[in-house]
Amino acid sequence: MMTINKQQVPPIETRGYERDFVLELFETMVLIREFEEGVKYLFLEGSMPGTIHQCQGQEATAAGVCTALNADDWITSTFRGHGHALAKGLTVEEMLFELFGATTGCAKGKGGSMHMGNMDKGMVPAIAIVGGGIPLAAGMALAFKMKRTTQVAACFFGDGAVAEGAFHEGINLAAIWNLPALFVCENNLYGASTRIDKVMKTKTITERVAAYGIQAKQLDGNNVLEVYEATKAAVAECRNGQGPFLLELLTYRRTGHSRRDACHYQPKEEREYWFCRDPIDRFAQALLLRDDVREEDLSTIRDRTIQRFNSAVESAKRQ
Ligand SMILES: Cc1ncc(C[n+]2csc(CCOP(=O)(O)OP(=O)(O)O)c2C)c(N)n1
Ligand SMILES: [Mg+2]
Repeated sequence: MMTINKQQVPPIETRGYERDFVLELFETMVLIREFEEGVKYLFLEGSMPGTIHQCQGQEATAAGVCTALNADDWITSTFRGHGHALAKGLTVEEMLFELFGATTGCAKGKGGSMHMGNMDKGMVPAIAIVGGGIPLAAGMALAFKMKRTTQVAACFFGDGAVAEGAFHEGINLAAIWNLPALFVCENNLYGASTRIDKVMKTKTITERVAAYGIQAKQLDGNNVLEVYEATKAAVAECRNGQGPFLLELLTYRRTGHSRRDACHYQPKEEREYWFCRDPIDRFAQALLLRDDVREEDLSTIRDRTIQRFNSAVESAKRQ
């Protein structure tokens, strides 16, 4: 097991970027975290039906990828899709209404937590079948290529999806047809309670996918700027006919797989290692090294986000 040393956490450099841009990235991640934390309590108090799969700890993947996409690019998502939806521009209201089962929700109240989406915002309602979005994204990318648009289909999935036939079929088709598809693997080391090294011989997913002859890169999925830059570069390749591309984003979920999972299988030291690399705390520390960002700027963003969530809850309860 790795020894924990906070000094070894790789720093994030924000100083080459505009203030508004980095604060917006920060706000997107804070919005995702506050949404997830708020929703957790609504479920625990029994206000909402069903179960939830949450993404606390993985905010940088959603925010970094979606910020690098154009509004007319499309994403597919999974059962763990709240962060993807918020980062792609769905509103807190349409998502909360959906969770409350209201007809005003983004899927008319029929989808719930696992099927967030909005076709007007470039997000196909999320698919809960592990790996299910992969062939779909390949198909969407084929349509973009045939219509000669410059759009890209970005497909989020977990490390668990790599064991599915759909992964291998979808990626192979995208590869042989050079489709503008970006495969975004959020490698959080676990598929439910199973650690990745129990189900995969290679050390990385990037190595595993090499056989399909596509470009692939593993990176620090808890560094939002690294994710943003890698996505921008990969998407540019896709738009130039050099797709598909796979990004393996190393990250960690801070919560159980779903609401009822107490997560005892994550070793304490491993959790501590990753908690020192929390994407929001790390980015906040980096932002405070700038001359133009102060602690109160970050608190203002946090307060605004919490207010935004609370007022959406009030309207959701009236639906
Ligand atoms: C085809 C299929 N098999 C099994 C399941 C049950 N299941 C839901 S999520 C999950 C684990 C997925 O792990 P991963 O892909 O790593 O995503 P993560 O939960 O880590 O985000 C499983 C086995 C399912 N939804 N679909
Ligand atoms: Mg996983």
